[in-house]
Amino acid sequence: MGFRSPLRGPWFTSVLGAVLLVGLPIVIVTGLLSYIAYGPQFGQAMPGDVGWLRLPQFDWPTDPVWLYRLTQGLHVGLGLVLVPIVLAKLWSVIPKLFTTPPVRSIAQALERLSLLALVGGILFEIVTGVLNIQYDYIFGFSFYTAHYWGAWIFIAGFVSHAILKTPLMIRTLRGRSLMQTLRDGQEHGDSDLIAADPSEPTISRRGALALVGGGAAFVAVLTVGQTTGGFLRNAAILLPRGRSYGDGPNDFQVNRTAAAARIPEDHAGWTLTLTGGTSPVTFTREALLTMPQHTARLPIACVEGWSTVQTWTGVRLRDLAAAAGTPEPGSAQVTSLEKDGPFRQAMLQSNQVLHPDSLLALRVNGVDLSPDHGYPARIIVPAMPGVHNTKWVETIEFRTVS
Ligand SMILES: Nc1nc2c(c(=O)[nH]1)N[C@H]1C(S)=C(S)[C@@H](COP(=O)(O)O)O[C@H]1N2
Ligand SMILES: [Mo]
Repeated sequence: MGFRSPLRGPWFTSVLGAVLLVGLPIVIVTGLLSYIAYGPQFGQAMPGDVGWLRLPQFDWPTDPVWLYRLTQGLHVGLGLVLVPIVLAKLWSVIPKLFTTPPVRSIAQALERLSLLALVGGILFEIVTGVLNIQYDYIFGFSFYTAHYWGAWIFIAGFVSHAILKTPLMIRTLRGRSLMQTLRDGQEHGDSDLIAADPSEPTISRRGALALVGGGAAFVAVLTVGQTTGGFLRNAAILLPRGRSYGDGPNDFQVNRTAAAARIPEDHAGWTLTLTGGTSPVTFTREALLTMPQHTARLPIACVEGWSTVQTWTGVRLRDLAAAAGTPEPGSAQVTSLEKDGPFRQAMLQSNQVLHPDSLLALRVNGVDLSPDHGYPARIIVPAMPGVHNTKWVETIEFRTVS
C-alpha cells in the first residue's frame, strides 16, 4: 500500500505523542477516580465485581466542594479535546499498522498486540464515551461496564507503548528544534514513517499542526460551555443533555425530568420517612420547613461532564440523622419516589451525611424546587457525583455499618 504523504515522519508523530503522553494520563486517572467516587464499597459503582483490577477504595472526600466537578469535567472535557490529536497521531503512523509481513518475531508480535490494545482500546473508549454523553444509555449492555473494561485494555496498551516509545520520542524531539522543522518542512533521517516515494505536499507541516491544534481548540469551544454556562452553553453541542430548562431560579440543567421519571404531580400526601433508629420517623414538607434551614452554594456535577453551581436551602442531613435517633451513621441509603430506573436510590458515606453543607434541599435560589429538580425534596452533597444527588426523596435509612 502506498502511504505517500510527505508530512509523515518521526518528528510529526513525536510532537503529537508528547501531547498525548501528558494529556491521556490525566483522562485515565480522572476516569478511575470517577469509579471510586461512585462508591464501589457499597457495590454501587459499575461494574460491581472487578476481580484483581479492584482499585484502592477510600471514602470520596466532601472537600473541596468542586472536586468531582473538576475531575469529571477534566475527564470528559479533556477527553473530547484530545480526540483530534489521537486521530492525527493514528493517521501519522498508519504505514506502521500495515507493515508486511505482519509478524516477524515474538517480540514484534507482542509489540503488535500492545498496539492492538492501544488503538482498539482508545477508539472503543472514544466511541462509548461520546455516545454516552449524546444519548440516554442506548447500549444493550451497561455503558459503565464496557467503558471500564475498555479502559483497562487501553491502559495496558498505553503503558507498554509509552515504555517502548518514549525514549525514541525524546531523541527525535531533541534532535530537531520546532522552528527548524517548521521552517524546512521536510522530515529527515531513516525511519519507516517517512514515505520512500513522497508525493507533493498539499499542506505545510506548520499548516498540519495548526489544523490539528485548531481541531482541538474547536472541540474545546464546543465543550467548555457545559461547565461555564452562559453564552457558551449554547455551543456545547457535544453535551446536548443537561441543557438548561426550567423557569426563573429553577432554570438550570435537568438530566431526568419528573415526567420521564413518572413522578406523580400531586404531592399533597407526601411525607419523608427516616429509618434506622428505634422506630421510623416521618415528616411532612411543612414540618421540614419548620426545622433549622441551612443554605449552601454547591455544584451538581454529572458523570457526563456538565456541571452547574446553585444555591440550595434545606435541612442538614446530619440534623435528620439526629432526628432519626442515629446521630453518627456509618452510611445512609436514600430512596426516591421514582419506581424504577437505575438512579432511584443511592448510598451515602458517613462523611457525606455529616458534612455541614450536606442537605435535604427543599428550595433552590430562594424558591421551592421545581418538579424537575426534585420537589418535594432532594439530596445535595458537596463534591458528590451528580447521580447520587437523588431527586424526589421518599425515605432515608441511616445505617450503623459503613
Ligand atoms: N430519583 C432520581 N434522582 C436523580 C436522577 C434520576 O434519574 N432519578 N438523576 C441524577 C443525575 S444523573 C444527576 S446529574 C442529577 C441532576 O440533577 P438536576 O436534574 O436537578 O440538575 O440528579 C440526579 N438525581
Ligand atoms: Mo448525572
